[in-house]
Amino acid sequence: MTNYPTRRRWLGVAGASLGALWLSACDKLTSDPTFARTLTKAEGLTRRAQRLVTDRKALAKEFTAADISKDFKANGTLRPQDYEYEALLATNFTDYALTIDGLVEHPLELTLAEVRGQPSRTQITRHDCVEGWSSIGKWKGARLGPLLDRAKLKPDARYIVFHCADTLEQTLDGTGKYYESIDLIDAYHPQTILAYEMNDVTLPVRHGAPLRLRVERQLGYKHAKYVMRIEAVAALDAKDANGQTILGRGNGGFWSDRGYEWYAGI
Ligand SMILES: Nc1nc2c(c(=O)[nH]1)N[C@H]1C(S)=C(S)[C@@H](COP(=O)(O)O)O[C@H]1N2
Ligand SMILES: [Mo]
Repeated sequence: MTNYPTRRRWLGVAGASLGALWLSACDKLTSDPTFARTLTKAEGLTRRAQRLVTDRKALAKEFTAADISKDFKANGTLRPQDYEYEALLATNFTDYALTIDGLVEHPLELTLAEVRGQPSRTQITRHDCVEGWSSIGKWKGARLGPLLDRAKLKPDARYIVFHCADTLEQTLDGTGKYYESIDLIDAYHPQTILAYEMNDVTLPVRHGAPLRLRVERQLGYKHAKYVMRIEAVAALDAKDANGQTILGRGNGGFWSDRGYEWYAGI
């Protein structure tokens, strides 16, 4: 199913990891225009790395209907075996509700019809997986920004966490459940949506039904499928009274808990 060493080797070779590592260390400096100018001049800096630092708000490239992949690859979990999900699927998600909670003034429970009634966006984008494949697809979904505004983030909210329905790895401590997180810049990016349609039809199960995140400036593993709950948090490595990390192993995502970059910008 998943092959960690292969992924690691890929990341080791790809220049992407350099830009990503470097960005996470320097993120706070990016608003400083002098810093940005210095970087632009820095020798050997790739155009791609520059873009990562200076332009987090830029749109990811969009494509035309003619570019849509005939066979968009599906990856990771293709059909969650988790009891809660199987029960929802059995009734075609009529009992599904999206929870938005954590550091918000107004916690929300939204039916799929309500999510579909929110401000939406449609986009044709390329999905890039670290395993080395890409596919182009058309996505329609509710924009995350307006949804978060409805819930009203508290001032100390810094990250948005996506809790998924699927267990990708069986572990004794429950850290095999898929989850992801993004910062507020990505959360409010106009192309960040909770997709419920793919290529003009209802989102198929293998691609994350009923709702999956599209966060188009990031690599594939950030695009959480089977989203059940969205939680606003102040920190990703918070611990409970027993000293156990509350969110997975404390690195902000299933794959970042297993050695990948939390910030997987492209
Ligand atoms: N819940 C969940 N989300 C997930 C995964 C997963 O296994 N479970 N795999 C990730 C990876 S590595 C990729 S490349 C994309 C694949 O999305 P797709 O199946 O629609 O191509 O989903 C990401 N989101
Ligand atoms: Mo991936």
